[in-house]
Amino acid sequence: MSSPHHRPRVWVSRPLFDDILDRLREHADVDVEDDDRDWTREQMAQRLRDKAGAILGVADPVDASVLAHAPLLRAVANRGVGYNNLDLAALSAAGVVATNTPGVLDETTADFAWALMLATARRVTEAERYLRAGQWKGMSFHILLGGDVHGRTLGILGMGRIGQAIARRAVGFRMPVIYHNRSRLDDAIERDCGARYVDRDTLLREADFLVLTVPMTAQTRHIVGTAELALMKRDAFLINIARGGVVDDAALVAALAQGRIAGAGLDVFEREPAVPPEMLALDNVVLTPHIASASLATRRAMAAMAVDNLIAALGYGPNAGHPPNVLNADSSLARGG
Ligand code: 8YV
Repeated sequence: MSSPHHRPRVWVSRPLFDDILDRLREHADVDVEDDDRDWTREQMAQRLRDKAGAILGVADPVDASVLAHAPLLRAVANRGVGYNNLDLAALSAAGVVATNTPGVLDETTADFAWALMLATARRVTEAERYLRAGQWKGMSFHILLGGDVHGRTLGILGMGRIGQAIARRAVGFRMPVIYHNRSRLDDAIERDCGARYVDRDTLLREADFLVLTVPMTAQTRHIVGTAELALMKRDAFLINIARGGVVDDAALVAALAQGRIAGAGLDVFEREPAVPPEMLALDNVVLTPHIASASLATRRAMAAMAVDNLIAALGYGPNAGHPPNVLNADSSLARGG
């Protein structure tokens, strides 16, 4: 056992399940923020200047400018699968290990994609607003007529684990599934998902539901903008559970307002937590606050995975020195060692 003076200091940038953090407290002195807030690079640098490790949210930025002020930092553990907040090249150059939480949130996130598809096509949130506003005066044959979900074509852009989990759910709805991805999947996976590979324009033209599950990278920024929305069917729905930046929000607002597509279900936005006021004014959108992975069980599994990654990266526990979910294998495990 090392003396308390040698215990590493760790920063947890946002509140996290306290019983799960207790595992981290066995090895480290843990500073936990008790409020959810968005951190600037300057604030990150300030918080990390005396820390060996950190558990971060997927919007907390780490780049060379932050790392320059964090000489003791050895590991950062995202509690999420996306990692566009992390500059991996800068982390590797600084010898800082980065980890994420792949796999544990796939099914929960896929469930939510379907929740948005169903809610958007069948106008669930709009209907509830109508009822709560006291507008329901009696049975009407013609109110809130929506689009069908069953039997229509499901199109998935980005066919990783989450895209595949969404596709597998289409069987019961008797929906043909088409997808586009950087690379085509193996035959066996295509068969398992019941999905057919198409080029990107065909996907945009043929999908009745276009679901985005691509990671946010320089290549996927605004992958759906004015030109892409123009290719979509007028009665199609766009569902985004990926990252705000993959859709050009201004172009989407225009397309929705002009009825160029039927509606959208959006869990992510370009400038979270800000949502464009024009979007809030539209009835044909279902808007949720980045909760696709938010089941209690899955959020706990994500927290546990991040904690286990950090404990291992700092050299403790059963995987000491070998965190299970390393993003930058080219980083050395300890600065100067
Ligand atoms: C967030 C996500 O981690 O995993 C991701 O990439 O975007 C989400 O699961 C979650 O919203 C907690 O911030």
